Amino acid sequence: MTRTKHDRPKLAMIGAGQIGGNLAMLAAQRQLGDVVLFDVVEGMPKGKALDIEHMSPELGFDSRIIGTSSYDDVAGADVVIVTAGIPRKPGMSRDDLLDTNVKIMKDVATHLKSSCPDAFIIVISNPLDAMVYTMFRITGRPKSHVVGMAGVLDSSRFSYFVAEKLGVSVRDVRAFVLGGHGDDMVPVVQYCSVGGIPLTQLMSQADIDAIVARTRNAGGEVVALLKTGSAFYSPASSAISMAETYLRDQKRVLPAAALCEGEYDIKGLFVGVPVIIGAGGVEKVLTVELNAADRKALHASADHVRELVGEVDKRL
Ligand code: TXD
Repeated sequence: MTRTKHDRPKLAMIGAGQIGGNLAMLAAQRQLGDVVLFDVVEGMPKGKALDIEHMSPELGFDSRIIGTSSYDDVAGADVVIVTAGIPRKPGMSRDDLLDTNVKIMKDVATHLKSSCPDAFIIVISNPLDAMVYTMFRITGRPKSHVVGMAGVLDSSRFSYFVAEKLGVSVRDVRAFVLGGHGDDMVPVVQYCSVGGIPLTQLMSQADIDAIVARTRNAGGEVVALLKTGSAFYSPASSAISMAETYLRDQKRVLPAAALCEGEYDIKGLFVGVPVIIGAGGVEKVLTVELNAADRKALHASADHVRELVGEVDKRL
């Protein structure tokens, strides 16, 4: 049988900057499908696509990578991952990006609405929870098919710091972070475990508090060191895990910014909560019991997201 390019899923990366380039490379390496790398900057996505294709003989992947500045090439994508926008500079908060990035997100979402009517859309751009809301409002895609990536990364950072402190394999640490993707995110210590053992049995409260604080500031720590942008390797790998569980129907349980409609007493907002992602997209928001402190922190974080969404609404 002749193989056509339609045999493979199509992933479109909107924004071919630091994260976008790494998304394309990881998607190809993991053979998730063919990749379209889109950016408004002409030439650059083509250059990156070619560079990644030149890796294929060495790494042995068959994915095709196309660089483009035309939405015609993006049309019909199965998965779209959006990083379009500007990143933080030292001293900036994620919220400082809202004004610029909401305009960019409106532009991207308007194009995706007509060109990718069936896509599973993963938003990465900051301020994350407000940007995924913008995407949802403009595309009108069902809530199962618009999701924001932040929790996987924040949880990954939390897990890494725990593993590093205890001197154990990262593979045995389970941790998750809920709430908005801001400094008020909620690392849930209660459910963090190492090889099935609750973290609280392995580490002092002072060490746990230090890790929680470092997790909240981990993005800022990287920004301060890079000076010219924000983290990109780990955000890319986190979003690729989300794309993979969708395309391969893995039904992984991951924290992600999903539309809450009463879960955790949060209504009408995209906030980081544990979800199941499979072939149906965000198939379920899991509601878990939280202790009083985490519940309060989650609501404080959601209040912050609500304020940002108010700012978005004024601009839509
Ligand atoms: O956990 C998370 N969600 C995040 C989010 C972790 C780290 C960084 N996060 C945010 O991702 C960051 O604050 C930014 O808002 C985005 C993208 O970060 P990246 O580091 O990839 O930024 P770059 O390198 O500046 O790339 C952005 C690209 C750049 O090439 C622009 O030309 C392009 O976006 N851009 C556009 N593409 C398509 N369409 C439009 N309109 C457009 N405007 C700019």
